[in-house]
Amino acid sequence: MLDKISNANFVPDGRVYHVSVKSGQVANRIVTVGDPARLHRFKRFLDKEPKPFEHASARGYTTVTGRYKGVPVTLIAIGMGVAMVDFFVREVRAVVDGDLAIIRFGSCGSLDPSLPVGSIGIPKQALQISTNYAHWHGESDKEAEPPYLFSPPIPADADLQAALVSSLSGSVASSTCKVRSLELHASADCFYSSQGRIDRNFQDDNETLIDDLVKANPDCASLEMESAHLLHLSHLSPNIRAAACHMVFADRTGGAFIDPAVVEELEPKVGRACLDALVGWDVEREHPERGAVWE
Ligand code: DUR
Repeated sequence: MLDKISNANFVPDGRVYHVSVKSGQVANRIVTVGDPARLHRFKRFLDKEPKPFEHASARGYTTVTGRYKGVPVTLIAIGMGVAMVDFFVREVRAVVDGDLAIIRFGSCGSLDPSLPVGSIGIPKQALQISTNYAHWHGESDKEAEPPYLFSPPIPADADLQAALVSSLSGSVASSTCKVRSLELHASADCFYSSQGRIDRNFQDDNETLIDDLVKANPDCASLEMESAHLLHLSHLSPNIRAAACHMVFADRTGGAFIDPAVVEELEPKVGRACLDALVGWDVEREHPERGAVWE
């Protein structure tokens, strides 16, 4: 019975159902982003030889596997949200042997005026903000159930987080771009309601969400949608190490939004810094012979 359930992840030629890759097409070291356009801008950092493997799945995942400074790495664009992170981590885990080291590079909103638009936060921990459906749909009095639930903080891998802080501080930090190690970040299950964006067309009951979040978690400096679930999954399975960094796109306290020219300038530097942190990383149980499949 169990075997049948786990095999449901696979299609007959050995590819996992949604990410659509098979054994040998994903390296032990992974940089994941949301936006496929960002992935296509990063793939030029990979060694020209051997020619990288590239595949776009029908369900919105783009995977590029090659070598960076001679070390096998995978870049994968996953789109947005918890469900996309979940398919990615579980399906990649199913087709890669040995240790996985995963770095996410995403964008975020800032809750901390000292983390302005264009800066980069590297959280030590992330909590998950979940919509509590019982608030709207339960039998009980609406007031008895809070509309949003805040999980306890979920730690990133301490060594990988420190490697990212060092790599980004060394090559991205400047007078206009702050790079900061953060105590706490939050990931929400939605962009609008559970990130405290008011939408008059919907009764989201989120007017006090940001205040409630910061009151309960004074260290919480930034907000996006994927990293807490990535860290969560890394704790549920042995041999997965994960950390994340986020570029501030939106200032949620002052209202500023990032200038696309700033993204254009910083993004490649951040991409290289993520790859440098990853290849400097000692993956204990790597299976380089798997690389032969795509090479
Ligand atoms: N993101 C947020 N909130 C922000 C800024 C960026 O969720 O304020 C991230 C997460 C998601 C995408 O992938 O960017 C949504 O635009």
